[in-house]
Amino acid sequence: MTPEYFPKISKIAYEGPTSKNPLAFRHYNADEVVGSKKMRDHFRFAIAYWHAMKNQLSDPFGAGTAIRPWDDRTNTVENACRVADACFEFAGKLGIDYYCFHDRDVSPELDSLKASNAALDAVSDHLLELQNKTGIRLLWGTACLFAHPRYNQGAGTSPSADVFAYAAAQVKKALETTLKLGGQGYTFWGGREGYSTLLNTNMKRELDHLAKLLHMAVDHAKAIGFTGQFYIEPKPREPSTHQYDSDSAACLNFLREYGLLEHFKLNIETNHATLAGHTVQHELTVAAAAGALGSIDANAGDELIGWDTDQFPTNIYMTTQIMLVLLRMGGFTTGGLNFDAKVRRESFDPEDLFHAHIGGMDAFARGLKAAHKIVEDGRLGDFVKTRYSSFDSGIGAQIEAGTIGFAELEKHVLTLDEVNLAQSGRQEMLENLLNDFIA
Ligand code: XUL
Ligand code: CO
Repeated sequence: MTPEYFPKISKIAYEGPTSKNPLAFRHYNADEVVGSKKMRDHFRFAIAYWHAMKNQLSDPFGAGTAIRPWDDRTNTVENACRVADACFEFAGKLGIDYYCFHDRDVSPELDSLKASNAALDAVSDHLLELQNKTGIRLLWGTACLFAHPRYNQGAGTSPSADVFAYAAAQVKKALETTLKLGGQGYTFWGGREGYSTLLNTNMKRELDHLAKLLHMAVDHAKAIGFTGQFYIEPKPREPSTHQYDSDSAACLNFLREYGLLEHFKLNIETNHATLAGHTVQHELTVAAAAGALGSIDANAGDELIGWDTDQFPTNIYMTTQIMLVLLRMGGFTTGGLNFDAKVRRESFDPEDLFHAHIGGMDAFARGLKAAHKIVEDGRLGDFVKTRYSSFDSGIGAQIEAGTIGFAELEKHVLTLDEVNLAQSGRQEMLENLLNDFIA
């Protein structure tokens, strides 16, 4: 029989907004329908295996503080299977339907690729059993191409062809494992794909190599019958000085340049957006405008700390903005909201993992409800539509249709008595309107 790793915690229930029980949902009610679908289907929440199950909460100044009774920190298949048991118990008690992993979170890196692959086969057999028993599914898989010292100069962008080959072999196996587990997507996060100094870097060559790696992944997916969605997860820096996948716009440009856009969408993470000097709303909007918003790594940063703090999202203003973009896009297809977030180092108890996820899920539930009301209300959407109405007919429609040029536009201006400036941007009024919906 599987031991219980969270014996004091039973299934987290929805108790409504007046509940004082910290181990209950006050807003997230999985089967409640908001708009056209149930909350669980709007969000498709996922556990980030590396943070929730494996992160020991170390920081640059000290060793890990986390108490994790399921992880004896040995590099064994036995330990990995125990961690998996704890993950499925945890997700089940939270009512979270998906999980995401790196090959080296779920299974140990051993002395050779052959041994690591054999371990991954054994652990993924166990994961498959757990999936079948619980109905919990894999949102996406990925390969960790940044932790091992071999990737100190990059993986797909390493100056060493052998290291490139190692990265390719790891992606091959991770992709096959994702397929075996019925994963709905596969993510590339290029933590080491960038540079520390341009003095030693041939940027063009490195980008060509990175594109080759992604094309090989697309080819291999076809060969093995993996039909899930590929994602790139933008992040500008940390660990490297500059990462090539620095933000949504840079990723889209790279994908277009190398003929990869039809195969990839973006997985947008809040704290990565802020490191890039953007809001998450900006990054999501850029991706959605290109038809390439695939999935979200839900977390939050800290304005006072300049690195990727990966905190749980609790800001309802932000979750409302995220859900607005998502609702307007029509929601997720293969993607979901993966809590790529870790509890603070001071929060060392396993119970804190529950408080963190409950808080994130409730914050998103409130964001969804607010965003849904804003869409239903229609004033915000109508305002934006009206703002561009001079392009709906006449000269504006001709500009959009591409049927006129400078000569006609000059002629148009010469006939004008007065230039129509459209309406005021009314930012303050709209900010007030948004606040009216955030309860
Ligand atoms: C790192 C990060 C990764 C990716 C997956 O900042 O977000 O965990 O989500 O490799
Ligand atoms: Co992430």
